[in-house]
Amino acid sequence: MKHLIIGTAGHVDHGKTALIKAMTGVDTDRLKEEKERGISIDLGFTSLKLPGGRRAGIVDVPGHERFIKNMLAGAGGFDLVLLVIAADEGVMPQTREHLDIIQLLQVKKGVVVLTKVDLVDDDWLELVIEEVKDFLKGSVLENAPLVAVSAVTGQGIDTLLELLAFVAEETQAKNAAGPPRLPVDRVFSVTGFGTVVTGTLVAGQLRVGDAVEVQPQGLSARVRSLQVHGEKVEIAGAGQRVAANLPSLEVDQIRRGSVVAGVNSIIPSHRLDVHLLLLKSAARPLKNRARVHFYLGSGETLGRVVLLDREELEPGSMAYAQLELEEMVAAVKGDRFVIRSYSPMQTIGGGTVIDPAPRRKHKRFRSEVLDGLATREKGTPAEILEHYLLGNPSLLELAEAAAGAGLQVSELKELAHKLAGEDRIKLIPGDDKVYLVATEVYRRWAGELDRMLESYHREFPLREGYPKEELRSRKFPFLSNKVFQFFLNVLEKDGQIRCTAQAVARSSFTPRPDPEQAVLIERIQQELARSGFQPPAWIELPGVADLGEAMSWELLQYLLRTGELVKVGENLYFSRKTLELARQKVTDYLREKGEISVGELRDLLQTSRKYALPLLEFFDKEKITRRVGDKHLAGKALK
Ligand SMILES: Nc1nc2c(ncn2[C@@H]2O[C@H](COP(=O)(O)OP(=O)(O)O)[C@@H](O)[C@H]2O)c(=O)[nH]1
Ligand SMILES: [Mg+2]
Repeated sequence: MKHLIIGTAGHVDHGKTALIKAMTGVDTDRLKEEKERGISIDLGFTSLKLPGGRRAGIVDVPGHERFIKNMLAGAGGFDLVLLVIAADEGVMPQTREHLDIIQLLQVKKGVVVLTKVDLVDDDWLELVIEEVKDFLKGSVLENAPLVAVSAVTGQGIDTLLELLAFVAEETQAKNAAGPPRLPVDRVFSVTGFGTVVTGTLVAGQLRVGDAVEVQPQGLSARVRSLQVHGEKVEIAGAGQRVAANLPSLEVDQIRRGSVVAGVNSIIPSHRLDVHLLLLKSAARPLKNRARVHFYLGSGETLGRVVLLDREELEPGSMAYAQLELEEMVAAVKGDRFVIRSYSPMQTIGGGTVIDPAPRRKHKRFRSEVLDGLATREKGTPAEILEHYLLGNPSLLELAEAAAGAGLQVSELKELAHKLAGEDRIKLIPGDDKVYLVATEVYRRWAGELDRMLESYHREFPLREGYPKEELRSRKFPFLSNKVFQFFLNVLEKDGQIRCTAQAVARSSFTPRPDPEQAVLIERIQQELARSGFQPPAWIELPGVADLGEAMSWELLQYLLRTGELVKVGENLYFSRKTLELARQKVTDYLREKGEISVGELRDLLQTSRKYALPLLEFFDKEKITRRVGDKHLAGKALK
């Protein structure tokens, strides 16, 4: 069943709240100050059973120009609007401003209600109706039905209800598929439950137990319980007014304008790419970088409008723009927003979000930027995805790519496989997920990586390869260790590289000493063979001192890595062969005697204590021997 939010709009004192009361019996002015002053300040909420049995959520907004921001916080969720105009006063300033907002938010369904008919005679009513029809020409409500009512006498209220039920049938339901999105309009704490948020669920479903995120703050939470129209429910659907209990969060972590959303479904940003309309009624052209008030969902912030193809936007015109906002916002592609001039505060325009989280500041007057935005706005899903991946060179998980490109995860899955088949994107498998990257980006990275490895191998021909972590942080800092490894896995499978635990090398590369080094290594080996169980320190080996520290270190590491040398103790290196011989002698000795001491090993190898002690400790570590008091018995590795 489709759910529906009916909202009010209209000038202050024109009878919106009285009308809702006449229809529902509920007074939505709930604040003390509202009662005292007799005007609505904040949003009021109730619900209404329409003829035919359908229940709609009602959002009553304040009409006073000082509280337009509260009106805007509610209007984002409207499916159907009651434009309220008092018959005795006719069209007034906030009637116009509210209609502009309805227009900018593209609330396409509505009923125009002339209230207070009890105060006017028929001739006057005729005149007002003419004026209102004129006023609505060219707007979304041009063809909306019009009804005259009185909240005092009850005249026309039944007709209005019938009309609402009729228009409601034709109203398009909100998108029930896809991730949930609940722009928060109230946050409070309930004793025994903790934090509760309310809002209009503008998309998807929320279930008790669901993991959610609160954006743009990036908080994780779980829905403990849900209410719709004051009753406990297990599931809330798109188009319902919802109260959600999020006990793990504090009230002051969330505010009006926050969005409760599906995990990974929204990328918060302080920059938005948009298609912007300046209203015909705007007092003056909008200059590049003008500072404006920005309203999206239930939130508001300040920001600047960067016009991408002109210096000024004339009233009545549209243009692509990048908004630089002073706070992060949680937007989704296709979201509608409103802007008001900084001072005086007047609604001057609005538009549609094309890219909810552009990676970079756009250069102005660039055809590739403008073409890109046109693709993102009007292209096919394939074009949109490819463009998005090219503009966001990273490995993106399906949900991330969907959120960024403004596509549904389900549609993206199919699309990704199709584009991978055409070699336009690469699918990088990892754990239980798949990551997307444009083929062009993948090739570029592979090429750059290859050049980096080539020059690394040239500089350090004795090393096994580029240290993985250094490579990642230098060239791919935007990838996590895990995801970087997934990328390497694919390159390795394609035969371009070879990975060890710590390093990456070109697949054709093997560390190899140059001829001079080879001669040196030969001399070192001879010296080690000659000195037997009393090997000289590394630095005293022939030729080593002349190498200089860096090269000496490289060579030592190389010999250790190849296993030609083994580190037995601090500053004590044995050639593999000599060490093997020592091991053999110790093993034989233990077979015969059952135990060995440092002194016995010294005698056995005809060496000194200086070598025998670290050797025996080394064998202990290797589990060839096992120390018991002063003696060493056969270790596990020998049994
Ligand atoms: N005579 C008459 N007065 C009305 C009617 N509807 C509202 N009012 C009065 O108009 C004033 C403003 O009404 P209210 O509902 O608060 O207006 P809102 O600011 O649009 O919400 C109140 O004093 C109401 O009693 C009506 O149909 N007839
Ligand atoms: Mg009111």
